[in-house]
Amino acid sequence: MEDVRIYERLLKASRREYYESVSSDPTVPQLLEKAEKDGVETVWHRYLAQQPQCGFGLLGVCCRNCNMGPCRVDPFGYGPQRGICGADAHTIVARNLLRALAAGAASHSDHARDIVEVFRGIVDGWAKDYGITDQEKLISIAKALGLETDGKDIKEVAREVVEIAEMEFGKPGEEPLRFLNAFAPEKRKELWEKLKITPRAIDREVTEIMHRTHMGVDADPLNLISQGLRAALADGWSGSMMATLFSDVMFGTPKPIKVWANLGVLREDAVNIVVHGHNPLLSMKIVEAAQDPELVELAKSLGAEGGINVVGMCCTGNEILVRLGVPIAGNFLQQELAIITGATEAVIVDYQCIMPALVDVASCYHTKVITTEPKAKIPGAIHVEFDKENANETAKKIVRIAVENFKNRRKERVFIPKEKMEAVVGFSVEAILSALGGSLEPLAEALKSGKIKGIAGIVGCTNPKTRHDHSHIAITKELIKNDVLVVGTGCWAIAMSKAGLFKPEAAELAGPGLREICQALNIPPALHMGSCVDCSRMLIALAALADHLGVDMSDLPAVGSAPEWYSEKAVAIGSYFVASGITVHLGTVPPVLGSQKVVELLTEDAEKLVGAKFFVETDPHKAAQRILEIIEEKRKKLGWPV
Ligand code: SF4
Ligand code: MSK
Repeated sequence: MEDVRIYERLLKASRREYYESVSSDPTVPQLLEKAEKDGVETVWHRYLAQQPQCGFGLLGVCCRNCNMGPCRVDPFGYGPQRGICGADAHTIVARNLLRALAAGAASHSDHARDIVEVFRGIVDGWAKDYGITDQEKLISIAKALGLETDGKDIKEVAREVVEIAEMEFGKPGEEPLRFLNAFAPEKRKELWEKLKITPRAIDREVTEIMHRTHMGVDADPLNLISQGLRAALADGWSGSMMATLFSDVMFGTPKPIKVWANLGVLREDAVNIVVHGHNPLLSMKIVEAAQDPELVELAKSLGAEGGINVVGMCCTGNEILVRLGVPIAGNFLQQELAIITGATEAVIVDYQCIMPALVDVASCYHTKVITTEPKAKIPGAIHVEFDKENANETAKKIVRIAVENFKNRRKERVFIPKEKMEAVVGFSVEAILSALGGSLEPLAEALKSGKIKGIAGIVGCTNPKTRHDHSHIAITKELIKNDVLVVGTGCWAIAMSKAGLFKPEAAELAGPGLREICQALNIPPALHMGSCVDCSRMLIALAALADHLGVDMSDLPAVGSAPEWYSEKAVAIGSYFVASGITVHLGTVPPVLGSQKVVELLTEDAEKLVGAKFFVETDPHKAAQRILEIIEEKRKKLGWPV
């Protein structure tokens, strides 16, 4: 708590004011006060303890790529300007950025690999607890891949599709990725070919980044960043896309559904299980297991009269939110707070965005942190490996641990904030099309006439560097007020759910054109498209829209934004949007300012190459204005009224 006191003096603010300053979400200050009372440290305390953060790291000029180093370049020009091998700031910054991108692309794509593996298990019969839920979607994927489906058994179609999917990760040769070929627009594919950034295999592009960034390989920032775009395209148009498509086939394509969001979804009268991470293979099974009559009875017999309450956190939360309507407790920065309520029996995790600190926080309460993936263990957590061949049984075993832990809950330490908000979520591309009556024409018409001025895709995380949820909400409100339809995923979508912007009534906050359309269709002015891998849904929607209008994706009045991003996955997402022709706003500063060349490549030169670029703006109001200006410029170029 010492660091908080220092901050208080700096701010001349009371502790309560400080707690309120870190988040737009009213549950946060309440639970930070409880954390303080309970003597528990959170992400915000640790953030303060890290101040001032290393300037070399912030600028991206520190290199640890070999053991002659570490080396750092003096950004002020007085000290060394090159590392021991002679790499300058431009090379070092570009290489560091690329390694972050590679980690992000690898994370999405490894998630996809796990899904594809289980899909193979459905075809071969070992994944007996999983099945094909959306046959129509599977057939549409097969057709897009150029497969013949007429007269074929669905299992046969599945086999042919999974064979292609498996090869995406490591197929030999120079041919483009099959999923990218199937779903990306022709104009883009020609451009990527011309720029020599067409991805060939997912693992290969990630591996090539690791190779190029090894000491003594690629030192040219432009050449490095080109490979970054290639790996990002492999992620967006194949890795992430396969994760989304196969999840839809296995668990159902999301449709609009009413849900509840925020920590108020935890219940005093029930065993609370928080599922956290990313992959629906686990979370979908936990939801099913929690309905097992024997386990529900056990919960009741232990005093949990309300039975078992499964709630989501982060993106695996989004997966079960958009498909099953399972309530969501919060986004990235709220994971520790769910434990601090004192009402959580278990946090069950798979991978990505899970703070190792959960175990420390849980040790102050009765909560059990249960890891389930061999590739994602945390010291101090209980590890129960999720056996995909016996998914139902393993899920029951895990849920039982949570239920039996209810008896250890200490009522006097429980405080659940009352805040929860209703939301309508589940806007897959199919759901949007269906709301539009089955065709993109009404959306195209609304764009051309200016009723809808443009589309913004907002993605990404929350980050203690910026006020939690604040930029997400401020940018979205400003855009919808100016008739920009906002779609998005990930922790942005959770922020919107909590803030009431996913209620159809939020159309009241929209400009007249967007409001009229939303009210006619009874949809909110901002649409929840899923988890962070589901950014691929936005690619598919924008590609279809560009084709429908007969323009390139870069001509569309569409902008991406990651207002509060923290994750390396966001680096990959932002890059595949830019490579696909969509300019992207970043609301937290990436570690590239140490190289003017890299900054220019990302924020200026990229536009000449791929028709889109990055821009950084930490002020959400200024960012929204810039997004509106870009939309206006695009509309003018298309000859549409502004
Ligand atoms: Fe230093 Fe070069 Fe090694 Fe990086 S690769 S640590 S700059 S010697
Ligand atoms: S969970 S990657 S904090 S969106 Fe996908 Fe949220 Fe970002 Fe993790």
